[in-house]
Amino acid sequence: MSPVTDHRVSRRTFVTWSGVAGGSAALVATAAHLGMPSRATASPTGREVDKTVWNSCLVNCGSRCVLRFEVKDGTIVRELPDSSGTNEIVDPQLRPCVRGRSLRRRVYDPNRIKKPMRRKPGTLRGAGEWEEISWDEAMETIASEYKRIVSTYGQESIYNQYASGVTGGNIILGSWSRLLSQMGGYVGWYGSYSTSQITRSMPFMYGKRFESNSIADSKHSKLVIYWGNNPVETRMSGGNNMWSAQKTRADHGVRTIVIDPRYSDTAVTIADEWIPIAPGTDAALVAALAYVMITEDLHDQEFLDTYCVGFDEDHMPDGAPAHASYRSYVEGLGPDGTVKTPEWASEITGIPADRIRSLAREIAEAKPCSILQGWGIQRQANGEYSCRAIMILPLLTGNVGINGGGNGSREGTIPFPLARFGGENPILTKIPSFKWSEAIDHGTELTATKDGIQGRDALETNFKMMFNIAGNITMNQHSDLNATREILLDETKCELIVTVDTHMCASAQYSDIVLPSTTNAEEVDFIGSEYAGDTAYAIYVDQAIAPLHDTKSHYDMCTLLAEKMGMKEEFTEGRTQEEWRSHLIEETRAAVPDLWSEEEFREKGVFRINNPEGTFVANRDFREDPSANPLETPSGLIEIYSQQLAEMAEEWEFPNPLPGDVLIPLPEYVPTWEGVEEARTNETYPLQCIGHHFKGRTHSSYATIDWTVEAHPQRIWISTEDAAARGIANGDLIEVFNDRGRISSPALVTPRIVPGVISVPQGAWYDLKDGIDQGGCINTLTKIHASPLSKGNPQHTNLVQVVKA
Ligand SMILES: Nc1nc2c(c(=O)[nH]1)N[C@H]1C(S)=C(S)[C@@H](COP(=O)(O)OP(=O)(O)OC[C@H]3O[C@@H](n4cnc5c(=O)[nH]c(N)nc54)[C@H](O)[C@@H]3O)O[C@H]1N2
Ligand SMILES: Nc1nc2c(c(=O)[nH]1)N[C@H]1C(S)=C(S)[C@@H](COP(=O)(O)OP(=O)(O)OC[C@H]3O[C@@H](n4cnc5c(=O)[nH]c(N)nc54)[C@H](O)[C@@H]3O)O[C@H]1N2
Ligand code: SF4
Ligand SMILES: [Mo]
Repeated sequence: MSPVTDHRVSRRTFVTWSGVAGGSAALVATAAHLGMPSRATASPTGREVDKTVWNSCLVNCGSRCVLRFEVKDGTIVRELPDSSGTNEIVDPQLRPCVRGRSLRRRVYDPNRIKKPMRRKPGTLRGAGEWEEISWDEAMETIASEYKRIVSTYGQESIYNQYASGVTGGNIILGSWSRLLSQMGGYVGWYGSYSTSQITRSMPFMYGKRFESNSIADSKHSKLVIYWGNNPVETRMSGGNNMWSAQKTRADHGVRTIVIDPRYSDTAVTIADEWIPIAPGTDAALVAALAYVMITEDLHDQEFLDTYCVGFDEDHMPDGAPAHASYRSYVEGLGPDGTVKTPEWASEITGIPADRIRSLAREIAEAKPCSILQGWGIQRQANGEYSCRAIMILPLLTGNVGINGGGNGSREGTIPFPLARFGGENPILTKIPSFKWSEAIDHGTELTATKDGIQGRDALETNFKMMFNIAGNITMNQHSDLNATREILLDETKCELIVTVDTHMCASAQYSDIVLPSTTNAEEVDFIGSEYAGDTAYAIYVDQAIAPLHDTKSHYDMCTLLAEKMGMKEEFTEGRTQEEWRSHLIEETRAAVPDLWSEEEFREKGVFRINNPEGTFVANRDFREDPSANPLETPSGLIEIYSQQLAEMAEEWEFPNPLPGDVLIPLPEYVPTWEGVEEARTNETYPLQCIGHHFKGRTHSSYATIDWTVEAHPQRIWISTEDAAARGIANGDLIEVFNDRGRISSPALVTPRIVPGVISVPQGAWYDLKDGIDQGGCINTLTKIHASPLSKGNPQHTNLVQVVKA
């Protein structure tokens, strides 16, 4: 029997059981709680301050909230939220979450990095032995080492690490990449730790990666499914997706289902039903839903015939073998000979077969139906197949390109046409973002067909110098940290690691030179929205206080380094950071003629463009006229079966393959290494371990800030059943381990996670003591084994055991 059978809990049942106010009352309470007075202009504090400036939270949560700082005597005395916008779904107030509201604590945190530092000669990386150096000495060392390394190993020994700590910045984000490009360039990365798998695999279906309709558009839906999608925790306000999800639900009452191994906050606050599922099994659920729709003739054959190839044997691309269509796969006529019945899928997913049957009917009959998928699904060993499989449901039901429907990808947004600060990297060689530690260790063995190297058949040299600018991938957010640590401890491999940060994160601790950065409160910028639904906006980021301690802005430190490299004029073009801000506003005006003057911006802060069409509908042109607006696929249609993938599979190499290392043309259910099947037979490591993005942090940012730690302490989610079987009570210190490492943290014993699965909120700080990561960082447990197509990070695919500490 599957360990997750029949743990479907209806929202009402759970809510009653847990004593939380249920039904729409909870929803209304949430909306009212969020609903602050709109269009407030005067400071609500009534305090006497010297100035109030506009600013923004820049960390990588995908939202982009407005912050205002009240400043008195050169000190930020209070943070205020947005005061523009309304309480409508479109044109909302861009209110910060608990993290953004704690930014002042991060600015004045006594643990800020205060001076440039060099690792003491003769000590190991990570030993914590530092000496303070001057900015001049720091830049002199970086410049001379850079020249030595480039002349010894070549330009492609330089790597600019994936880093998202100031992802919302513009000048703040682009300064280092601009300078490093001008200095001769670096090997870049493609794919990202966020979306490698869906970004690489969706184009085989749609020609490129599209997002789906906006959340607000689901007001037109009869049913919304948040499929492994948790906007209430991962889009916490500003970018307005949490707001639009809650407000749309409250105003329009659209029936809402969440499919997730966890009873997420999205399930708690807006769902009518939670359907728990074993991680990594979504493609099996989809195949069974398709089976029910096909056998009960609920599918939209006309849509499939008009807009798709690969659904049935009559609509296959040239070169495809017989019985290779998705319908054949579902009906058991393909090579595996398995009929994808609800009973078959129930064994794999843990969802009762009856509920799979009724869910298929519900999805098919709800016209229109919106399926919005999150990215946790694809951050897995079979993620490339799961994410494409989910996108088959809108095809079977003809929901693409219409109001209230969508393509089954993540919720979409309208963009703000912001002028960008940066440079063009002259080096075209790229690695998948997840492959950098291998490129340090044995880069010259990495090839195009085995490791996804782009721009060359193989890397020319191992990485010898790494810039780590506002990121904590190196020793926290990458996988298998104990193995990664071994690579970094050998300083003959990567000879120089330069980190720029505000805090002494694990990656800084394993660096050679650390440069202290200002926070956004201490500098200026001009930035734009990211995942903002139907309101795109630009924010005037203004300096609240002068740089604290001996910190510098990215722009100013790059100017210093440019001077050492003899290229100051090229880097600055004679402008200060303030002058660049004015310049970027002027450049943006070309695309947005009615953009405010800088004076007006300084006063009003946020310039908004509300979607003139109301709500965003993805692929509308294609739906209306597929021959006039073909997709960029070989057929111009949506390719359920991809002949391109079938051909790539001939060239792609998998030396020492593990289960799941396959390239196949259909989005089938692919069992993998450390997947649910293995969990059920592995007595040593019987639990699947995922790691959700967590309210207390943005990844590892804010991990040590007192307010956020107090509001959201690190706790490992474990089901009541699994905890009881191990004698673990709520709050007990537990240890989670596998062959790669061991972490400890307190347990959150809860029925909010499906039995057989634990979730470690990702982003806690790695802190190795006596062989145990006391910080509880999930990446002590994750594996460096890239997913088959994108060579991305399968960080939610892990098997572990749990014991009471
Ligand atoms: N196991 C597991 N691992 C994951 C994930 C997962 O789901 N599970 N998610 C992955 C994803 S989606 C991502 S995007 C990555 C994110 O990984 P990273 O991009 O490394 O993000 P952070 O951990 O937030 O690190 C950002 C760093 O920037 C610093 N910083 C913040 N503000 C400033 C500033 O103003 N100036 C400067 N100079 N520095 C600043 C912070 O102190 C922090 O050290 O993690 C990935 N890793
Ligand atoms: N508060 C907060 N918000 C954030 C971030 C953060 O660190 N903190 N990080 C930001 C960044 S950079 C990114 S990329 C996004 C990430 O956004 P996502 O990748 O969507 O976030 P996750 O929490 O990894 O996954 C979302 C949900 O998927 C569920 N899930 C995991 N595996 C499976 C599966 O196999 N099947 C199904 N059906 N569900 C599954 C998880 O339980 C979780 O509730 O979030 C952004 N927002
Ligand atoms: S962390 Fe994200 S949701 Fe929170 S304030 Fe910053 S941008 Fe907004
Ligand atoms: Mo991400």
